[in-house]
Amino acid sequence: MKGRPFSPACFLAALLALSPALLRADDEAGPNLLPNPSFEAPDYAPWGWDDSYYGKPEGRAKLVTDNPHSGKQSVWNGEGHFTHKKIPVRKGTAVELRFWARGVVNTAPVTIIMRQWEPTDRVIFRTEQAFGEQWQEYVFRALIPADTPANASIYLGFWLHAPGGYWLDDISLRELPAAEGGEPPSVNPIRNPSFEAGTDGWTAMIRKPEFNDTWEWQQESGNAYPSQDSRLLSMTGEKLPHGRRHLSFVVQPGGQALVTSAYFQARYGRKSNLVFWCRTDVPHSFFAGIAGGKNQGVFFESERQYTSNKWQKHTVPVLLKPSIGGLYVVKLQITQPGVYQFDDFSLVETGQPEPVLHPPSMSVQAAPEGPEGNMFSRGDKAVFRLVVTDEKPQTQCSYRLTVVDWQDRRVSGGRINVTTDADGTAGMEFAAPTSKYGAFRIKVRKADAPETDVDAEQIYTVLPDLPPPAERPDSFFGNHVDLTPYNLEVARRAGFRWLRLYPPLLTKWMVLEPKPGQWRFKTGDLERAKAAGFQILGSFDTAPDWAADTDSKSPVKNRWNRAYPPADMAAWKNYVTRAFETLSPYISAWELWNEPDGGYMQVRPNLKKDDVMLSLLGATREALDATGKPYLLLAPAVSRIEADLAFKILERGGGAKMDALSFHYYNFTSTSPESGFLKQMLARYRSHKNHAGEPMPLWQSEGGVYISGGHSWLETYRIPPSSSMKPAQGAASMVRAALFFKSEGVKRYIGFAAHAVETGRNTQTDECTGYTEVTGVPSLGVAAHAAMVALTEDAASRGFETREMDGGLVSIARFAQPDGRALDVYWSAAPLPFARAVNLREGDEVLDLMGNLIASDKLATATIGELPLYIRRAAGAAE
Ligand SMILES: [Ca+2]
Ligand SMILES: [Ca+2]
Repeated sequence: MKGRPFSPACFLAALLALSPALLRADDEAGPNLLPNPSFEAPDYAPWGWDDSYYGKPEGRAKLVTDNPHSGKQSVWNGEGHFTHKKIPVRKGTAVELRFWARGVVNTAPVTIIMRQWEPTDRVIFRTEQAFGEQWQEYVFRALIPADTPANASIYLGFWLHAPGGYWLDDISLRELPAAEGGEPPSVNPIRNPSFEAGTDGWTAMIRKPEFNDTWEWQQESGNAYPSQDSRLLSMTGEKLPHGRRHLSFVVQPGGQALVTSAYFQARYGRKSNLVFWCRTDVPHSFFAGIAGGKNQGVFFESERQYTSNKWQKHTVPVLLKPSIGGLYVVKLQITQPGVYQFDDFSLVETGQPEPVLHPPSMSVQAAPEGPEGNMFSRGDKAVFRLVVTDEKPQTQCSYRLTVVDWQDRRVSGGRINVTTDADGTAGMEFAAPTSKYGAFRIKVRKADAPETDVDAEQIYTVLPDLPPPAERPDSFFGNHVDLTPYNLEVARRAGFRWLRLYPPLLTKWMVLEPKPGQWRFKTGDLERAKAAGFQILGSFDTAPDWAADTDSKSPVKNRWNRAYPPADMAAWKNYVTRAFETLSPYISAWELWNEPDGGYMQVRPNLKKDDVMLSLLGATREALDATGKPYLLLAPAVSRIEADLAFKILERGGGAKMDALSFHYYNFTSTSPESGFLKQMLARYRSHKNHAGEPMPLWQSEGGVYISGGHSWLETYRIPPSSSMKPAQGAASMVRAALFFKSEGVKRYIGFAAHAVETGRNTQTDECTGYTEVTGVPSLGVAAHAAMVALTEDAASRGFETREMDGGLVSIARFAQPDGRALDVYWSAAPLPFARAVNLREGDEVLDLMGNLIASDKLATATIGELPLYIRRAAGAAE
């Protein structure tokens, strides 16, 4: 998994994200703990290069004089590690790491890690950053744990796991004061704290159980699946703790909820109280508090709260740890089913004089009669409502409305004036443009505020009307989604025709037969997806504990995402037969295992994975043949297109047991479509034959871009970014990967992942940000995908080509449209003048990533870069 530290099928196990903190006055921090911080000494010692594991000689660090950030030198690093082995930090202290860096565009991200490696190994801080071509300062904060042993060795490391390079200069590591300085805040920092402006600023992961068992929190699919089909509601009510509205939601029996607020700024090291009101249907208890960080690098300062059917005030004392960017969220962790109502949250520092608890709250709400997920068709009337609450009563307020497109270009806007009522509330409807395709963002700010101050925002998409999925059963396009009605609607609009169950985990043996003979099939979600016309890819995978060939000495427990193979092939065949007979009405194709080359398959030390997979393939085929029904069997779903395991299986004759071969591909520089490497891999696979004796048909059954680490497009949620990838770059990267494989005749392309939940998701995890926003609303990835499907779904593959030009590389994915006209999709690693890169003929049409026609007069000055452009050739015209 080059450049991909964990399998993307489990994003909670992915990036430990931290991001640049706000700039602080230097006098708050102690002296620099790192020597030679500007790399001006003749040697970078006492910094040490560690190449004991991944280092390659050509990647060794060196001092260079070309374009330093300061002084005469900076340090250049290539593939490998650059580490300081023993940083002199003290336990229990907060530290701030600052450095300047620049890189090469499209290089894999650099992992920055602070780790205790002696006497025991643990990560203190970790982030991934892709550096831009210009010098930029990066700032991070970490807490050295109070239980750090006196003899601990803690290192600071920069890791690049793929070919490439980057420069560092002016690095510092300083102790921060025990408590954050500055003035106490004068305003409650929590966005929309009393739900007067709806549920804006609040999202939740409300799950239903998947295994029908008592399961460990986040031990199942590892992300939002299976979500409960539900909404967060802002309800009106009598005699509320504050205002006219409160938050309400239901957790179904067996379900759990993780509710999070948008991120907000607060001061670490200051005693504070989180105060809120709660009422439940019957007495419940749950955990409430303040959390910081993102993905695995999270902490949660909380206390258990006890509720009743009367509104009760809750106070949770917290002493905040330093967090990324000084940002925190309110978090509620609920494990008891019931009806929950909340109101009037505040975070107040102890001794803070008279803070404003209810500052004005605003939101942009979709009209109730609008389409699901704000997904419009072109020409639809798109109506939104600006809601203003807790403003001064009976006052005229003036706002500036701006709508920007997916490239942050202004497409419309104007001024909105409202007069508040006696409660300081006002609302105003307005229409948003739908004349072009794409993703759009509505931003509202006070008329006299700077453009960067966004008070309320909303995202919507304008999508082509695609044929329904049932009319395209052989489509190239698919994805991984939840199977709720909302998700299926997103899938329909996006053009995801094939849905791979990873997750949902509805076909896994450990799910279906937890105890011998105790079968539990759940087909409701599958019936719904099948009835809506989708094709479903299931998998034969895992073994329940009672049937698994586990390693009793290994600390790795048998789980869906690290599963041991079956000990007895007769029992496996029984599972295959039973699952196939019961589920084949809904499932169009089956895949054997998931990423067996990685941790998803565990084997005892004396077993080889290719032996295991070959015997599983043989047994699976025998069981399926014995049913006498037609079937389609794929294998081995390797995590990387270049995985040795896949070639070992093929070289040992495994191809004859498969109908098609599946691999996963994530779009990184080192294996990008442009590198030529993918073509070699496809050719190598196709030199083997399948069960029918054909050159091996190929399915890309999971992947795309590392789209989950992309930026949120919503500013008001203040989500710390985990990478430098902007939303448009994520969408473009997904399209480049898909169209490369389509032009090269790969059979299907199933992206990862587009789970969309109406309640949004936990703000502290990165997941699906490229397709849907933290609020659950589809965003740029869905719009770019729908355009790609509209333009290429019925087009035939004509190959992929790269051309050197002006030192750059132009890529062309070639297709033929059903009427015979050519369709070429162009992009370029570096920006090039469009007129030079593309040979345009009279009558050719050029369309952008969202499927909009680009006016010919704009093409003369246009550039082509990482955002693909579709060239629809005139009849008869060939390049
Ligand atoms: Ca320097
Ligand atoms: Ca309220």
